[in-house]
Amino acid sequence: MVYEVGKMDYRQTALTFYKEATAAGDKIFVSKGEQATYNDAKLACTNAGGQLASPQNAEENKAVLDFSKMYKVFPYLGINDLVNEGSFRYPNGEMIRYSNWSDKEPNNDKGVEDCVEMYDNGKWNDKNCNEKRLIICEF
Ligand code: 289
Ligand code: CA
Repeated sequence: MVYEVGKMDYRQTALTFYKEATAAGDKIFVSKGEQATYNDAKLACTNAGGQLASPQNAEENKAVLDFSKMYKVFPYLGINDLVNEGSFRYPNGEMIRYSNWSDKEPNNDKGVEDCVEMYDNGKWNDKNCNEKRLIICEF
């Protein structure tokens, strides 16, 4: 038997099965408090039917920040410039339409920073994708 799952049902599923979830606008952000490298974090979210948190406005950025404060760990965002250095994109390949870079970022320090972490003030820093950061998925 195949059941068609509507948007609300999926959101409710996320709220029910994850340890913590918060709603902001049309998105649901979900975290279990786990940390991983960018590739593993990305996989965790896509395997769950979502994607790494990719805030597109100040409200969504605040929702991600609240999670990182709860777990006291900087999170990864889904935003990255893995394909073209300096061209930061959402997981679907579109150019970012909102950013909240920290002062002097992104700087691609040592030429190895293609992923993005969020500091505990909500500002963004490009960072080496091999570092482990908090996994926050969005649905
Ligand atoms: O490895 C360098 C990083 O840990 C960060 O170091 C400093 O905070 C700044 O240069 C950041 O841009 C950099 O990502
Ligand atoms: Ca940086």
